[in-house]
Amino acid sequence: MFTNNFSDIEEKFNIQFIAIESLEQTEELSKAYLGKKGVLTALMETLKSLPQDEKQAFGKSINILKSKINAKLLQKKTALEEKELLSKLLQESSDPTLPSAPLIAPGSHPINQVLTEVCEIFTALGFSIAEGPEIETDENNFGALNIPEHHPARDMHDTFYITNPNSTGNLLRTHTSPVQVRVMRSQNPPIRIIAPGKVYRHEAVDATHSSVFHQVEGLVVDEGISFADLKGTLDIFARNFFGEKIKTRFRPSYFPFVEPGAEVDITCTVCANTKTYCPVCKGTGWIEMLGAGMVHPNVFKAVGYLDPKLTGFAFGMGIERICMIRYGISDMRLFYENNVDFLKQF
Ligand code: 2NL
Repeated sequence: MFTNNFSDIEEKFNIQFIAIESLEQTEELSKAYLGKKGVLTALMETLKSLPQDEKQAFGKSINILKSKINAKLLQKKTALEEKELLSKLLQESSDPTLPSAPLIAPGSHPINQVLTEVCEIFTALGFSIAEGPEIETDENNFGALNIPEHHPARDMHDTFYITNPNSTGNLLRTHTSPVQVRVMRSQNPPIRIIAPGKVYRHEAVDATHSSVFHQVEGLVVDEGISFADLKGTLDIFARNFFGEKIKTRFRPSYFPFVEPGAEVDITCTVCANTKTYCPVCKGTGWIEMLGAGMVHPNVFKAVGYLDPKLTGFAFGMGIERICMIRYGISDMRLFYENNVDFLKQF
C-alpha cells in the first residue's frame, strides 16, 4: 500500500488522526508515518531512484508533509497529556479519603499566647477574669468613666459608631473598661478582676497602631486599697512577665477615669548590657508598659458605689505593645499578616 501521491497520504493520515483517542494511538501513528519503517521514510528511500531533475521537488514535498504530520501529532500529544493530568488532578482533589496536607506551625498566635500568660499571672494573684460585649453603649464606654460629652476620645475619629436598631449598643468599645463598669454595676466590692479582649479605634494603621487590638485592664476595689497596692501589683506583674531583674517606674499622667493617674515604665530589656545608644528606649533606659491610677470618684458615683471608704486602683495595657517589647518586634502589622515564617517563631 505504497503511493507517492502526497495528497492521498495526507488524507489517509488525517482520517487516522481524527480517530486518535489516546497517547498510545498517537505514538503508533507517529511510528507508522515518521518511524524507521514509516510511510514517509519509505517514500524518502524511493528518492534515490528518481531522475535528477525530479529529486529536489520530490524531496521538498516529503519534507513539507513530514513537518505537517509532525506538528499535528505533537499538538495532539500535548492536548492529551494535559487532559490526562487534569482528570488525574480532578480525581485526586475530590478524593475525601486522602490524608490532608501537613499542618504548618501548629500552635496559638503570639498575641493569644501573651494574652493567656497575662491572665495566668493575674489569676495567680487572686484576680478573676471578666468578659463583656464588644458592642457597647455610650454610657458604659464613656459616660460612666468620667469621659464628658465633648471629650476628644468620643470623636468620630477615634470611635466606630454603629446604627443597627436591633443592637443594644451604638459603638465598638474603645477599651475594655466597660466590662469593669458592668461588673461594678452588678456586684458589690470587694472587686478584683481583669478584663481581656478586643478593642476598636478608628485609627490609621502603622507600625504602632491598629484599628483592632487587644487589651487587658485590671480593677481592684475595696476598703483601704492604696497606690502602694497598685505599685506592688504592677511590679510583680512586670517581673513575672519580663523577668526578675526588671524594675518599674511611675510617671504622673492623665486619664479621665483615674486620679491620680500614671504611666508605668519598665527598665529597657534591650540596652541593659550595652553602653551604646539604644534605639528601643531611645537612650532613656525606660520603656512605657501601661497606664494606671486610682479609680476616679466620679466613676464610683456613676456605678452606684456610694460608700466613701471605698477606694480602688485600675490599669490598662495593650497586649500587642507588651508582646512587641518582649520579643523586640518593631512593627505591629506583622501580627495580622498571617505570615507563617513570622508566626512559627513563637
Ligand atoms: C492605657 C491606659 C488605663 C484604666 C485604664 C480603668 C477602668 C475603670 C476605672 C478606672 Cl473601670 N480606670 N482603667 C485606668 C488607667 C489607665 O489604661 O493606656 N491603656 C493601654
